[in-house]
Amino acid sequence: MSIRRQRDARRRRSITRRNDDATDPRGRRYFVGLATAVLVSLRGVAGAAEPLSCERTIVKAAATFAKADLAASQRCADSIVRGKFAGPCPDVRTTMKVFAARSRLRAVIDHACGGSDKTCGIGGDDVAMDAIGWNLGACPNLEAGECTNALTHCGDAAECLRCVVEAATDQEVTLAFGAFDVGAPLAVRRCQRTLGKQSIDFVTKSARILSQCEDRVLRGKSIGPCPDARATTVLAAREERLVTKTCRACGGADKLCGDADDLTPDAIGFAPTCPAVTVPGGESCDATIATLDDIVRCLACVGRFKAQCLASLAAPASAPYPSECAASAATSTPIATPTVTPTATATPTATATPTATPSPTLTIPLATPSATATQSATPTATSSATPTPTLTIPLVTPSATPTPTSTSTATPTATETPTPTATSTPGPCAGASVGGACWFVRGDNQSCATVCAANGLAYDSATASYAGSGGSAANCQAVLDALSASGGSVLDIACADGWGCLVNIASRFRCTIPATNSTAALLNVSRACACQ
Ligand SMILES: [Ca+2]
Ligand SMILES: [Ca+2]
Repeated sequence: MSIRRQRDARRRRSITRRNDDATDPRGRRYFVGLATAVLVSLRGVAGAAEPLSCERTIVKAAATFAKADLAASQRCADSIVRGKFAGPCPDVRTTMKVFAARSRLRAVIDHACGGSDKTCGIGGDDVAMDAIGWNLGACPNLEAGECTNALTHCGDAAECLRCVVEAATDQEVTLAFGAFDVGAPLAVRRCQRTLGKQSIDFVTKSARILSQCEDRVLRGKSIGPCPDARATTVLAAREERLVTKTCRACGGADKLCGDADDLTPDAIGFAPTCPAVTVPGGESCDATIATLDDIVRCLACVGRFKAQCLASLAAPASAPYPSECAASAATSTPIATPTVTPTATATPTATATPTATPSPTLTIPLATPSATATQSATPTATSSATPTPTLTIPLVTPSATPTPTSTSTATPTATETPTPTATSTPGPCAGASVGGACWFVRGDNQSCATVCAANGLAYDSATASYAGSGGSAANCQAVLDALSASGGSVLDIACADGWGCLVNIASRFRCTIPATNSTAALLNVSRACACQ
């Protein structure tokens, strides 16, 4: 009985919200008194997707995705600091966690905003973008980055959130871990790990606190803007926790920051300057980093910036996306990657604009002392001055969607079809016939060689040329549809191996790189295989 009453109350609120969409979002709370009358009059359209539930889902899903993405990246970077993993990040485990988180983000938004077919972009039944404040034309971006996809339906909003969250994560991990000296003494390593963990924890928790604030505004429980008074109090407590924990681990014997026994930024290996981002409506983080206090201030400032931008992006109906979030973080001095990376030598101009590099890297000096330097009979004075060799870790899986593979879709199938006359071959396809090939999908962790052999057939290169790295997402989608595989729209991604067209935990992907092959297999990856 009480559950039913709660559900009715929720529905009343949703319908009130829907009726109120064209008005000032903050005015919606005044309509609660009309709920019962509205419920009766709108009961006939209860099947349509509800803007309020869609908006609330987007806000929550964004914070959940940010948490998963940050946690996976933090874990990988931490394992390098601990000396348990040589890199590079992301490793396969991290990549798969991020895949799963991406697909959850898309799935919950599809479910809440995609109408009765629970899919954004088809059916003409999605929540209208202007009903949820997402009629922005294009994704509003983070720090003049690459998140500018067109926003035509709710799936585009999911993609925009994915892009901005992943960009924010990469920058955060680069700042928190990027310049650490690997193989440092135990006390320094403990400090490094705490800095990394606490700063990422701070962003995660702050984003959650702000998303809860946005949710209160959406429900008419708070006037906003966020952070409201309640969120401000909780955020301050989180920031104090960041300071306390960091100073305890890095502040020397007295476990406090601000005196002579603190570990120095030099000893820890931290960027010389804080990124020149500006907290929406607040201060700039741009500052030289000379002391432990400076590090803590920088992490708190950048953490506030990221959390506020993420929360604002997810709730465009509450307030316009702050201009500070989209602005380029121009800094007077280079950040994060002071060491020369192998790729940088080929294009020396890259050093001029270090913040603008499209693929941020985690540059971690390797622990191994450079033996070659000392053997070359040079005095020891010079060897101490030479920089230790560095390990450059690409932090972003090259971001998926804008791969230019569409050109190949024009001519993929032509060569496959002309073999119907072979009457002696195994008869009709026991799998699914798509694009002139016969397709199968089986459980996870099986190569296509294995899948085809299990069906008494041999590997067909259409696996790669039609639905894999040489094909298109549309072809992969057609194959998976024909095989009744789980998952929604195929997302193009970069992978650790040549799995091609695949299903990973109820999500569909196509690995554009590396080239699809017959032998790749992985836990939780079910490949679409063409066999002949
Ligand atoms: Ca739909
Ligand atoms: Ca101290």
